[in-house]
Amino acid sequence: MRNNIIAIVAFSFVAVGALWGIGNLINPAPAEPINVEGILLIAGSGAFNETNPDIEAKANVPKKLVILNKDVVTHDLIIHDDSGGILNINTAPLRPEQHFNAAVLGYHSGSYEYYCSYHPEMRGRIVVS
Ligand SMILES: [Cu+2]
Repeated sequence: MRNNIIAIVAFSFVAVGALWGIGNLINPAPAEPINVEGILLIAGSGAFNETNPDIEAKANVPKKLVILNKDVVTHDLIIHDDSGGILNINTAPLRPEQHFNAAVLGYHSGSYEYYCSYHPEMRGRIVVS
């Protein structure tokens, strides 16, 4: 009886160890974390980040873009360019405190517009070089 318990405990350790080893083989620890540069645009009354700043990007190097609505009214953020020079974005309506994750990804150098479709004064440029 006692030997059986010892055997069960020993087998459990072996089984858990084997599963742990197999798990590490299947899912090796990730290498260096990838640092992704990002931008936070906060929609407030009349402007993104108060000044509708230019966003600089290098062609074919994506940048994380988070749009956060900290206003009391609905906003969105649109990038719409038919030339194919930049990845288009449409956050759909963002209500207060909602956010949207996107990427700025320019394919060709140039200047592209971002804007809020509700408020024409909320517009800035993405400059891809
Ligand atoms: Cu707006």
